[in-house]
Amino acid sequence: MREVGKTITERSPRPGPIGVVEPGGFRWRRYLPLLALLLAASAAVAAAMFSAGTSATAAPPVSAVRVIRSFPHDPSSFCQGLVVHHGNILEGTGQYRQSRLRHIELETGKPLKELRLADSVFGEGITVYGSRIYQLTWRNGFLQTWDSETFEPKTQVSYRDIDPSLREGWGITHDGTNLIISDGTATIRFVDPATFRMVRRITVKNGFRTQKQLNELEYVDGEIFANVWYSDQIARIHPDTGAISGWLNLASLRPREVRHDREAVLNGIAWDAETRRLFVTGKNWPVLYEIEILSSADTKR
Ligand SMILES: [Ca+2]
Repeated sequence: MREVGKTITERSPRPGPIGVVEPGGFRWRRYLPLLALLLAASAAVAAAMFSAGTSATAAPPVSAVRVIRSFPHDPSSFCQGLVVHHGNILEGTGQYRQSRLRHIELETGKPLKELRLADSVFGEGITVYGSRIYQLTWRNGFLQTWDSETFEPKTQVSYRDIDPSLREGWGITHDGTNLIISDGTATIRFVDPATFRMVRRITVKNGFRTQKQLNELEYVDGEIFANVWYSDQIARIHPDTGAISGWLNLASLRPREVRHDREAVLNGIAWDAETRRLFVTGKNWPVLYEIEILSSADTKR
């Protein structure tokens, strides 16, 4: 740039003969259309970069939550799956030798029905679809279904038969048509609950970045809510695009009793569509909370 400026400064005061300047000017004019094209192209690239930069910096909004009520939760439950079932809570828990499937009375936290999984099985997410409970296992490589009322074992489906790239089971929910499964990566799979054939998958993104560590899931009013492992925030995911539209910040909920336990993370989301109530808990938390999502305006106050 300096060179150009220098040249202009040197040349401009020079009253050179018109005949010398003209041929140069004439040559430049020949390249003017090309120059204009280059300028237009640069402007388009700059505009695209600006636009991309704008959307990358427009981070999804974070909403605060308010606790409506607290309920007792068994602190020996390493919560991996949570759903509302007949107005009470159905929970799947993890850890080898400790995994269980439990129907819990909401008010008291006491089990109405409980089943222990085999010692070698590490239980993960659960969901209820029709008359079946679908329970994932972590690295055992299969999904187990149970009768939703008797807890009688039904089918066992290998992850390989669902999708050869599905290696671990983490969270599960459904949208009324398909099972929705997370595996700790940024991929969420939609699976036919009758044939167990994979229908489609989405990659979850927070802005331009893929969002991994997706854990317990819950389908809430057309959105997928997901716990993110080791995070106090819940992601709200668009089920078609995988885009995260917002976050719920639940950092204030972590009970005092588990504050120093690194593994006692927030995990477990249950939505009661009939009463429109949202419940959350964590691994080995002594409390299960009913929460309300505050609007962005309330959050800012
Ligand atoms: Ca759930």
